[in-house]
Amino acid sequence: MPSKTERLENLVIIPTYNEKDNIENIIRAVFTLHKDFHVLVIDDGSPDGTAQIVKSLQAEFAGKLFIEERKGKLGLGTAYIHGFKWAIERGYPFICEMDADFSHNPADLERLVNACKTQGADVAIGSRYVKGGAVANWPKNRIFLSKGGSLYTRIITWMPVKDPTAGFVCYRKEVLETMNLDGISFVGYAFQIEMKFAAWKLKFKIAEVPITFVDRKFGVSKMNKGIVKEGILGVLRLKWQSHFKDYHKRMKNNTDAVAKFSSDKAMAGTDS
Ligand SMILES: Nc1nc2c(ncn2[C@@H]2O[C@H](COP(=O)(O)OP(=O)(O)O)[C@@H](O)[C@H]2O)c(=O)[nH]1
Ligand SMILES: [Mg+2]
Repeated sequence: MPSKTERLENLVIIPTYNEKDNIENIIRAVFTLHKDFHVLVIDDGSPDGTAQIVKSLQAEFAGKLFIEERKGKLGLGTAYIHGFKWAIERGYPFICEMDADFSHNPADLERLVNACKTQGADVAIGSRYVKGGAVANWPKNRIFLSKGGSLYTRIITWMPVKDPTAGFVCYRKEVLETMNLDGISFVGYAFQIEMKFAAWKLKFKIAEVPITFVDRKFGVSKMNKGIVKEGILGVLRLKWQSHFKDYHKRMKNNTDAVAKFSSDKAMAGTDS
């Protein structure tokens, strides 16, 4: 664990489930970037040994490669919430989300952080659907689902974000500190939409940075029908909830949650 006095800058959280063919390469790619990043992998007990690969690299990247292991496949949303609390507790000012499968180009992390650090954004989204953004070699049905999901979200919520399901994002720490992370309830695509929706409702400044998203070469997608269903119903639920006065209150402030996270961890002694 990095000491509190160390000057921390950028963290990228990488959730993994069965990513043995990608994880070492993606970690190495992050550590070759010009900007200093720490990496936190959240592995959900991948049966293929992803966590062991990460642990075997920890000596080489001592003090900047971390792993949190959970007991089973608990979903992308809760993996990120776990990672966000870990990051807040340690005080990283810029906290990024990135997939392990190279669909997101690690080199774009620097542009996302810069959008927050020097261009005034609170949330910077790596966006496929703004000018200059693109999707390369994704199957037609996935493009349809993704574009359809974006359009549907915008029609229902009126949120001014062109790529609301994007999973390549940089948050300024204050956004995650201000949000009630325990109020975020979804797991798949809906989780990504909910995070942006809550940031927007809390009046944070959201910027979209064009990226090219490419389909994975190794491993398989964990997308399933349940995730799509959660997205469709979840957007309606978000919109409905946001009409009530207490939505803003409910989505704000997670100091208790972070404190509880720290004390739970201390009791369980699972920090790594
Ligand atoms: N920790 C954790 N990671 C997950 C889970 N589901 C997916 N991931 C990871 O989340 C990222 C995106 O998942 P992926 O299957 O590529 O989704 P797709 O790009 O939408 O097809 C990858 O790094 C996955 O390994 C999960 O339940 N837990
Ligand atoms: Mg993927």
